[in-house]
Amino acid sequence: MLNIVLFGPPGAGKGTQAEFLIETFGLNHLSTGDLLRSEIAAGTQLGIEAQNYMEKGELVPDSVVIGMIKNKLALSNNTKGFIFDGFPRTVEQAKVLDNLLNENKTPISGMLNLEVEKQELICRLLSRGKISGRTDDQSQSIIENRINVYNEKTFPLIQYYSQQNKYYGINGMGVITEIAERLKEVVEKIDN
Ligand code: B4P
Repeated sequence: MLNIVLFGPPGAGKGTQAEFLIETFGLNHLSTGDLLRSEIAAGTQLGIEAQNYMEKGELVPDSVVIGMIKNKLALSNNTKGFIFDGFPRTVEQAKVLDNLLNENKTPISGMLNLEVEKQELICRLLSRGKISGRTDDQSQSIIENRINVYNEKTFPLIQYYSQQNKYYGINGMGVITEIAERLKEVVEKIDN
C-alpha cells in the first residue's frame, strides 16, 4: 500500500496537489479540512465544536480529529493507499496514525512537504478567500495566526518523519503543474 502524508503550511497547495496525486496514483483522499467543513455544513455536534476553532485559525482538538479519522479509515477497504491531506497536524496525531496503520501493517510510505514562502502563502489564501467564502481565508490576521500555529504545533512533524527516514522536501513555489511533476517524481521513487 502507498500511504502518503501531503504536508505543508496553510496555503502550500496540499488540497490542490492532492487532486493530481489521486488521479495519477489511484489513491483515496483523506482531507481533515474537507471532512471538518462537511461536518460544519451538515450542522453536526462535531461541526459546531470544530467551527469555533477553525474560524479563529486554531487547530481543532486532537481528540475530535482523531475520532473522525478512525471512522474514515475503518470504512475504507480495498484501497491502493491514502493521501493524508492536512493530517497529521500535531505529533500526537502522527503517533496515533502510526499506531493505526501499523496495526494493519500498512505504514506511512513518505511525508512530502511543500515548501512555500510566507508572503506567497498569505497571497494565495487571501485570493482564495475572495472567491471561496471561507472565513478563515478572509482576514490577514487569521491567516497569520494559522501560520504561527503551524510553526509551533505542526512544523515539528518534519523532524518526526525525518527520524523515520520518510521526509521529502519539495519546492512548492511556481506553476501548479510543475509542482505536480515534482511530487510525481518523488512518489514514483517511494513507490518502487
Ligand atoms: P485545511 O483545509 O487543511 O486548510 P489549508 O491548510 O488552508 O488548505 P490547503 O493547504 O489544502 O489549501 P491549498 O494550499 O491547496 O484546514 C483548514 C482548517 O481546518 C485548519 O486551519 C484547522 O483549523 C482545521 N484542521 C484541518 N485539519 C486539522 C487537523 N488535522 N487537526 C486540527 N485541525 C485541523 O490552496 C490554497 C490556495 O492556493 C488555493 O486557492 C489554491 O488554488 C492556491 N494555490 C495552490 N497552489 C498554488 C500555486 N502553485 N500557485 C498559486 N496558487 C496556488
